[in-house]
Amino acid sequence: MDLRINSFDDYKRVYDYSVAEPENFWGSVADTFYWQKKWDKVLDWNFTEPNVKWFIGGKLNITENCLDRHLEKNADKTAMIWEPNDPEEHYRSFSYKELHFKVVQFANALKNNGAKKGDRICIYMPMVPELAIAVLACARIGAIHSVVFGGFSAQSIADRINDAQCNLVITADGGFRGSKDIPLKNIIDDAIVQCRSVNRIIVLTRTRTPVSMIKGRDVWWEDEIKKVETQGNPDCPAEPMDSEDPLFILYTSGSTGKPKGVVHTCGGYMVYTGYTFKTVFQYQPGEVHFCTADIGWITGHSYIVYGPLSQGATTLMFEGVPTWPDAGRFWDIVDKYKVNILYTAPTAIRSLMSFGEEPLQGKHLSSLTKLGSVGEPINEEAWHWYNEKIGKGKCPIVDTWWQTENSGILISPIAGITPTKPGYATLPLPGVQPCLVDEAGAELIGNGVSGNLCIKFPWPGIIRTTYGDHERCRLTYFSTYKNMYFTGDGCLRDEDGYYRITGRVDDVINVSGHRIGTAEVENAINMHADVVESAVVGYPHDIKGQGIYAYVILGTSTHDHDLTRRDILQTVARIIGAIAKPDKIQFVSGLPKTRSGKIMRRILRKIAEGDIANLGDTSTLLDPNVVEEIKQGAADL
Ligand code: 6R9
Repeated sequence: MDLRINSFDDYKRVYDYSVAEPENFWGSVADTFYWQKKWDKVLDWNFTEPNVKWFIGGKLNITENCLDRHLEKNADKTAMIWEPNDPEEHYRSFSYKELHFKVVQFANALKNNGAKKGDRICIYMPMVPELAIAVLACARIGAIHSVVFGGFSAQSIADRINDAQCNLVITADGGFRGSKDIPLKNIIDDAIVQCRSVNRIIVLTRTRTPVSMIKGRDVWWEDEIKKVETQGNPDCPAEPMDSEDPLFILYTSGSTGKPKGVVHTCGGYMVYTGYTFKTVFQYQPGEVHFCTADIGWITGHSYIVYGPLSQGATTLMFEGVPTWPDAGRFWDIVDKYKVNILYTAPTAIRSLMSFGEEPLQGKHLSSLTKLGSVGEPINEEAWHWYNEKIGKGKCPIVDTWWQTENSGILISPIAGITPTKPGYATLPLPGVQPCLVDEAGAELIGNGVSGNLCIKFPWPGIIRTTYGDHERCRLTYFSTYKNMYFTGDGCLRDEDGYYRITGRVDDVINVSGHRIGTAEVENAINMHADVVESAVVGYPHDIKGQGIYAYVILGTSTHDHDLTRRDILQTVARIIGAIAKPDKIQFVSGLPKTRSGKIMRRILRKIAEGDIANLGDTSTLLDPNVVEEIKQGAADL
């Protein structure tokens, strides 16, 4: 069976084959990778425990696929280009040979510091090449990385380190992001006070911010590299990993409690991210791929680091933000490096759109051949602007839908092959079997239906467990609907069978493409001394997609509401991070509750959306009067 997709008919043929014979299909895809030992069996699965295993018995190391295997023919090809935050600073670029050298060198430094297979290593770094190098070096020695986004607070880092019992942390003195300078090592120092498992911190020099280095615990990245040089050991053998050995943990928010550590495994993750990268973007040798995500999120893991490198691509990594020093920054980068594929988020597009066309003046964007979108639904206005102003009407847009739990893209056009429709993620990729179900769990057959989006058959990149708590994984994803993986998203399948994701149906808010749990924000707000109770909902936000709206009941001690509002914001920033700060805080004297004490979020959501005309049935409320007061307060806000 020829699995190449050069036309829409090819797609349909390959898709049908992948559903009819999933094991043969994925076996053939996996054959395009380098395995130390081939698997004995492609797949074993059930969604009840759940227990999903791919490429059983296979041995591999993902870094041999991302680095070593390109050395024979493409050693001098550019693997990674790095654009610094400050456009005046010199860029850096690494050939495959150079990147391989850096990775094995740092892998040896990790070993010198006691790291070994199976250890959990927390990485809290700015978007510099050493972040990608650290990630790959962990994979090289079989240590499980847990990358924490640089915007999270000390408390969030401590929670993540403790949950995974990390023994080593890799960080930097600080990081640059736009006009800001983030004191990463200081934040780690604050976090580590609560973390007894950590015995070593490796610190990279980036901002030269003064940091405290504790004897016996903290070491400099640069010194550790020098030690490896004096040892004169130029190689670090790639640790043989079982297909199902964990590769990494990445924490993500859900509707309840603390973030969960999503676990992905070596074989399936490698095959899925490599295949989807190559297929969705139709990557051609020599093309420069610019994914604007941060490596602290899944998009950065899969489509800056692992996916592109396993396919021998040139991946571009950018340290800064789209609007600094001005709103033309992305376009300068596209122009400077002749970027071919640009993969970004709707929130960035909307933000750049708001600056008009001036920042595009004089920027040559003709190198672009394909555009991608990820993270949240893309509104039609942003889609058209992206298509016309950036793609000049000649670049296919791939609106890629997927989640942290999925490893890689599940529903998306294939660039230049699937006919697109603004706002639609279009069709499932080969090997992906989506279905829509109603509230009762019955599958909705046929087209022109809306429901909750589930996947009924495993793909190699599916979540294996939530770290340290398998039951939580089962409850969150596999218990809502029998024998299905539940995504938490609502979805429409139109008359053509095209999928349009309508947004989360659970208590997760998508702020600028980042998932934030309402319960998490409430917990943080409730930690403020004057807060009695709070309820958090999402509401439509022009740039961010969704904003955070908090209803807060204060105790009697508060007089200055403005100050309290700022104190609450500061508390949330301390507990979670600045990304979780509410956009609006409304002080209320009560919350709409049912007689059984449940907050009726539906009503709060409507009020936050400004849709107060039809609040629906409020007769079951304990005290319907609070709704009137909240409506009034919202109007005054
Ligand atoms: C990759 C990533 C996952 C949630 C997901 C959905 C939303 C992502 C989307 C999209 C509409 C798209 N989402 N891509 N919604 N269209 N193309 O973003 O992972 O951070 O885990 O978020 O993001 O709601 O459930 P993650």
